[in-house]
Formats: sequence, structure tokens, C-alpha cells
Amino acid sequence: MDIKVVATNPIDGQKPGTSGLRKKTRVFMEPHYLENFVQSVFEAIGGAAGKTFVVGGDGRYFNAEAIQTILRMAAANGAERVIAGRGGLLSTPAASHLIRKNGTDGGLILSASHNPGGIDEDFGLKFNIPNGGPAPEGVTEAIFEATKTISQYVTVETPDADLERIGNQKIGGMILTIVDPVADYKALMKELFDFEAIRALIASGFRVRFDAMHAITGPYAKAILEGALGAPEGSAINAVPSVDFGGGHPDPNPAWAKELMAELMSDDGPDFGAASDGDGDRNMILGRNFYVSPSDSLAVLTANAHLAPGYAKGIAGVARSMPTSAAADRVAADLGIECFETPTGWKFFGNLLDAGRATICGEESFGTGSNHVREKDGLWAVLLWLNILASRKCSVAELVQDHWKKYGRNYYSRHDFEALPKDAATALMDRVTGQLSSLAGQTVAGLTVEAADSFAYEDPIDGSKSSNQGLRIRFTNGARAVFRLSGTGTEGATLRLYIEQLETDPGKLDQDVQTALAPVIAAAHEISGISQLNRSGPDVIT
Ligand code: VG1
Ligand code: CO
Repeated sequence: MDIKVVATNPIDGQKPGTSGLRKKTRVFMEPHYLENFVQSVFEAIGGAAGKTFVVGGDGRYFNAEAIQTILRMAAANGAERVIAGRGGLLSTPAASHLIRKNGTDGGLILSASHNPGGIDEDFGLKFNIPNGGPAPEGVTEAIFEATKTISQYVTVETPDADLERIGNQKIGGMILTIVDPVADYKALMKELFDFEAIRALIASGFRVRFDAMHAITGPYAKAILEGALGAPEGSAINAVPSVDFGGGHPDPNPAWAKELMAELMSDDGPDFGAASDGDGDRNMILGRNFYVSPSDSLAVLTANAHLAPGYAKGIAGVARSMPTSAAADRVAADLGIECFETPTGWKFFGNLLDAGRATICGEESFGTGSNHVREKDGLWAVLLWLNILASRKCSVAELVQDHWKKYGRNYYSRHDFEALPKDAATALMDRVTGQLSSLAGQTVAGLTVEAADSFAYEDPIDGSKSSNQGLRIRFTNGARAVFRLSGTGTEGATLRLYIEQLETDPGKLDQDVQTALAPVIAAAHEISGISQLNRSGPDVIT
């Protein structure tokens, strides 16, 4: 094997964000950009020699080329084996499962998730550790440090590997094993859920529509929903992955999954609707004429998970990211299980899952998952919902409304202000930060502030600390507003305002969400001086 040593220089800004390194595709395609980052990953984990990795991505533009580069570099760095999905495809949860199942040393996942794909859109790469989860901050910091001092990387000169051929081939001294991207994942889902009950529900006429948004979950949904569960052909729509996701945002929310929303928000729509994102780790759940907020979804799944065979023994605990509503907290209190509040990003759930303290985790950003892998998992959430509905024999709306009656309803919304000038976004965060110590006791827009702080987290398992994870303002009426800057964008800055208000009055559970939250929104706007952004309103409301 001829190893080629290539001289290079550090490239600025290769700092992983909430979920890996995300940049414009053209940036990733610049000479040495991808190579520098990949070599830095190997350096940060003590080298690749003798190790086994999983490699796969969501199929977006540059996925296949980037995989060939990674394979050559893994071979040159002495890796023993790489397991890759056929065609270079793997959903993020399927990659997490393969990392765990094969006892590998980690994996490289190519995706910018819900961000659009294409030569003028976004690309991303992240490293997952041997537990199958996203690298924790200690590791991402080591990777970033390595990118700052890199002077060379190694590769081999070989023809492209055949990514379509299932089985083993050699790249230099390394074995490349190409696997069916769906098979192992499907087997795992069969272990967790009562496929017979879901099959019977669908056979009884319960109509399911799943929107893969031209992204990675198409083949998974076809094989599982239509194949194993008997949903009629065409139940999975937009199910052929394309490099630019059909020109859309593969982001499963009401703003981007318009086609699905239109179909479900009608009296003769399907009984159940769902969508997933670019890399298959997010989910949106809909019923006929009914939208389930992701925070509610987490709470409903926590309350009902025991109805699925994989969770029949009950769950040990639930974890949610800080901006996610507190709906799950009250379920945890009712069940007498632990409840954790973590910073945004799935990497913070890893230790809790490994330690068996949390079984189910979720984020307000359409992410839910469990200890079956170490990533959030879109299709898993869909199947757990279907399993619960099959068992409870009710509609999506009935299930959620019953839930509200029992626990109250956390009215919840997220307002995103995208592609802001960085200094304007920072100035807003600074303005709020400047008031944190004096807000308590003040009345703003008719609401009195109870407490305000900048969220900091200490991992209960390994004691690692993370600060500046979002600005929280709690009001005396139980409402809450949170300000955070996104760590996944590739253009300017994105401000996220998260608003929440608990309602326990049984007569007030059916209000319009934005109307119910209007007083808190007004207070949050006043405190932050949001009008100085000169935006007429949020770009996306979820
Ligand atoms: C967003 C979400 C966060 C999620 C992250 C990765 O991050 O808010 O909850 O974990 O995306 O999701 P941010 O920093 O932009 O708010 V995925 O599906 O894009 O990997
Ligand atoms: Co994603």
C-alpha cells in the first residue's frame, strides 16, 4: 500500500457545532478542507490504526465523493475495517446502531441533517464515539484543537471503491464491508415494537402517510411501513433520496412539510401522518386535523412507552433538552422516574443513556429517541406512536387530548429569526444577558419575572460542565421564555426564541397556540428589544 503524505495548513473555523461540522458544500469541497477535518478526527481519538469505523451519510450532494476520500484516508491511517451503507447511505440512527452492534471504534456520519443539500447548500460531517452517540464536547474540542495545528494528512492512491457491492473489498490494507443500510435497523425495530399489532391496525383501514422529504428515510420507510407492516404502496411519499432533497428543506415541521400538512389537516385525510429529516433522526407526528408538538410527543411517548414490547418493563428516566417544554417532567413525576434537563444537542444524552438513568430522550426540535441507539430516531418515534395507537385503539387527537386532561397542556412554540447579521444577534443576547441579574421581581408587559439565568449544565455522570447554553426567563405565572443562538446554521446567525406556558384549566386546553402564548411573547420581545432586529416577524414558527 502506497501511503501518500500530503502537506497542508490549518483552516480556520473547523469547529464542530451542535451536531458536527456544518458548512456550505462548496467550502467542504475546497482543497484539503474535508481532509484536514478527517485527519484531525483521527488525531483526536489517538489515531485510526487497527480500528473499525462505520461510515455513511444522508446521500446529499458530495456524499459519495466525500466517502471515497474518507475511505482512502482511513486506509492510509491504518484502519482495519470500515463498514459502510450501500451507496454510501445510512440514516443517522442506523449508523448509530451499526456502530454499537459491531462494537466498532466509532463512525463518521456525513450529513447537514435538516439543512438543504446541493452544491450551493449545506454539507456536514460528524464523528460518533463507540457508544454510537455524537462525540461529547471533550472530543469535539480535541478535534478542533487538532485542526488548528495540522500540517499533513495521509491518503492512498486507489481507484474508487464500489459502494454498490454488498460484501467485502480491500482498500490498501483495509477491509471495506458494504452492508444493506436498512436490514439491521429494521431487525432492531422488530425487536422493540409489536409489528403484528401495528399490521393489524393498518389492515383494519387505519391510513398512514409518511413523508421522507426526498431524504434518507425513504428506503427505510418503504421497507418497514410498506414492506413489514403492510401499509399500501404509496403510503411513504417522496421516498426516493435525492442529492438536493427535491430542492426543499428536509425539515419535518409544518413550515417545510407543507404537502403532508395539507393532506392531514383535512376531514378526509389519513389517520396518521409523519415526516423525517435529511438524515432520518427527526420526526413530526400528525393526526387527522391534529398537529402534535414535539414537546408533547415526548411526554405522550414517556407516558405510554410501556405499551410497546421493548419498553414493557417501564422506563428508568426521561431526559429533555432545556428549551423543550416541561410536559415530560410531569409525566416523570407521575411515574416516579428521574427527569433530566440537558443542553441542546443529542450528545448531552449519551452519558445518561449509557448509565441507564434515562431511557427516553427528546428535544423540542422534532427529535425523540431511546436507549436503543445513541441518536434521535425519526422512524423509531413513528413506530412507537403506531404501537401505542394500536394498543390504545384511539386517534392521535384523542390520545393527546386525554394526555392534556390528565397532565395539563404546555402551550409551546419556537420562533426562529434566521440569517441575522452576527453582531445584531449577539447584541440581542448581550442585552438579555445584561439584565439577567436584575430581572427577577420586575413586571414586563404585564408579566412578573420570577427568575432569569444563563443555563449551565453539569453532567451527572462524568461531571463535565457546559455553560452559556441559553438564556432563561421564568415568570411568576409559570410561563417561560428562552433565548438561544443556533449552532447548526451556515449563514449569519439564527436566533431561537422558545416560549412556553402551562395551562391546567380543563376549559382552556383548546386555544390557538400563538394566542395562548401572546402575553409571554410580548414580554420576551420587550426584554430583548427584538424590534431592533428590524424583522417583521419570525422566519419559521414551529
Ligand atoms: C438544532 C436543534 C437541536 C438539534 C440540532 C441537531 O440545533 O435546535 O435541538 O439537536 O439542531 O439536529 P441548533 O443549535 O441549530 O438549535 V439535526 O436533526 O440537525 O442533527
Ligand atoms: Co437530523
